Amino acid sequence: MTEQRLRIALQKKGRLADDSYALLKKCGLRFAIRGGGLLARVKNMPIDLLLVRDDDIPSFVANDAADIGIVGENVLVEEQLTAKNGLDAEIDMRLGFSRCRLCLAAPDNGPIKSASDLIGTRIATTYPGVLGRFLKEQGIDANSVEMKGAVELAPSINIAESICDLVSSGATLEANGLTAFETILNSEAVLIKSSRKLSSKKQDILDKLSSRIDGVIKSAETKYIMMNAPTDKVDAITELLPGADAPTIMPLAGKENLVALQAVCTENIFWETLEELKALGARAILVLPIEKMMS
Ligand code: PRT
Ligand code: ZN
Repeated sequence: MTEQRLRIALQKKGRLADDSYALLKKCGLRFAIRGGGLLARVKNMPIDLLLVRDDDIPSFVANDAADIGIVGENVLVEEQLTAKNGLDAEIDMRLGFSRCRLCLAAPDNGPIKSASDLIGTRIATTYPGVLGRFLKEQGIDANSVEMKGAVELAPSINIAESICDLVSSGATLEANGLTAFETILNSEAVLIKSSRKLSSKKQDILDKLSSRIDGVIKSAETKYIMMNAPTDKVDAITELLPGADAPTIMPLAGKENLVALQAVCTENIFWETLEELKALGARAILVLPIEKMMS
């Protein structure tokens, strides 16, 4: 019997690719991406990577060319809304990278300032499915003009009065004299799978991978904090620690009024929190990253 290997569809090259590879490497998968190959074999686990364009990932997962995939939620939702015979692919896990927003935007000095101003106008987009759903929900009668790229140029060449496009930093809109006035979808990279039942061997590999991905995501936000704290301020300090369980308190040799306090914080610790801790009398504050976690 041939060995059963879990097949993961990933974007080969582009905005999602590097972070997808990095996530799998942090999960302990060893592989090398070379040249034009469509398949990369993971050396130390029964997993193959199918390297394709992001737009193909939802249908490859739905049609059994891959068992799971990593894709932008924007692409998944668009495919779900436009696939002719429906799409058997759903979000299994949110991955927290490649965050962006699908926005409506119009020329800074033009008449369109809100969604209700869109009635009777043309909107250029590469996301006719998501845009169509929004217009229908809002009861707005407008025309969507489908483009394959360079959507931000549509108003200046009079193809449309506004656009519906992805925004992350906002620099592209600004450079083209456009202002976003409505977000119609928030997106991040997601792990997707179909409703097909996997063989028990493949399900075992997926369970192991999912638990490692979960650990990687949690440990990225989790920090270990250590400090010396005035004994009478321990309660106030504990209150300030984001997402911390009961901290460990240890006596400090020769210091009656001070203790060593250590805790795992499951949320990010910002500079403002450190400043507040210092104001309460905490000293020698250290924040350390956590490399791996399993709970
Ligand atoms: O070749 P392939 O088809 O695989 O890739 P692609 O060219 O279709 O997609 P790619 O690599 O550009 O993007 C892949 C995914 O990254 C998208 O589907 C989103 O889920 C996510 N992502 C995150 C983004 C952005 N941020 C983003 N800013 N995708 C596109 N953009 C574009 C946007 O369309 C606009 O042109 O960047 C511009 C805006 O960026 P800012 O920073 O100027 O606002
Ligand atoms: Zn694409």
